[in-house]
Amino acid sequence: MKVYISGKWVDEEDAVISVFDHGLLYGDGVFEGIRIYNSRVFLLEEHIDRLYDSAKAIALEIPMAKSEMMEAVAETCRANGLAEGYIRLVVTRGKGSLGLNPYLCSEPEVIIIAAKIQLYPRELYENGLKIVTVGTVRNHPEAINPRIKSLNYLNNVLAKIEAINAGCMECLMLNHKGEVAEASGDNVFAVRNGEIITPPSSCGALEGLTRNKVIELAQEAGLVVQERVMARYDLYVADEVFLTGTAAEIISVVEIDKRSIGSGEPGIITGKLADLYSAYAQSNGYQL
Ligand code: PXG
Repeated sequence: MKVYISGKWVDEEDAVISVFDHGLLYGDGVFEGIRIYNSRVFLLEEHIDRLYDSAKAIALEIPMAKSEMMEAVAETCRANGLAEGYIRLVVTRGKGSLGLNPYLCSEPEVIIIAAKIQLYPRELYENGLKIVTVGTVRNHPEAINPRIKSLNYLNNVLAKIEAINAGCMECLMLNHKGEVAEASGDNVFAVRNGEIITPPSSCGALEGLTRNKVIELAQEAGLVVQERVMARYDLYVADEVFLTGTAAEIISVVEIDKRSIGSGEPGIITGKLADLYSAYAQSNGYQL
């Protein structure tokens, strides 16, 4: 695999950065995870916009124009002959001193890694996920705002550890007020009486691009979607619950905290949205 590092494509073995990079020393940087379907980079412009917004929020100036960044992503896919797969785009603060001061760092490093995607097992899409609520509270919006996709993912990693220790692959995270925020790496939706609800990003969720696309596709299909503050109760009594994310796409949740959701099987509306989403993903994106 060829990896892009700050202007050059190098072999995987030569894809190295300094141990003084603040991305490593402090988790100081931002990233995106992007899918390639059918020789097209899916939602590329949206991912680039979110990356630059995340960077702006942490006062990191990306040393490339958005159009150059899009071409660098596309060229990395081409260089690796990828027609299906996954791109990890990372911008670190760059090499600095052993001190927090980001203004002492040289240039940010831009890293683009092309990979095969690690998906949930097929069986989980057919039967649905079982999840638990974890004690790790989602980052307070005035600490690290959850809308920033930063390299500091310890909040999510701690949640994931709790999920795995409880025998689950994903979990539900609440915000500091006890409201539903999101999963450790996915957004959460509920369906009740035909209406689809999801928490607003102000409740402590990343503004997921899969989430936004699912909302759009649902509305186009005539379904009612509402962003609303949600309690765990709203999930427990839902007819259907599902998660959305770049890696997971759309996956049903059939059990939360030992409460069976709806019929206990993946729901009809979830299935319909998953079909609409995959049809859309197969035929839209930045052509390689
Ligand atoms: N919430 C969080 C905390 C995330 O990290 C999502 C929601 C869904 O957002 P998108 O834009 O993907 O619909 C994410 C995304 C990985 C990986 O390798 C993680 C994500 C995306 C892709 C890969 O862990 N998280």
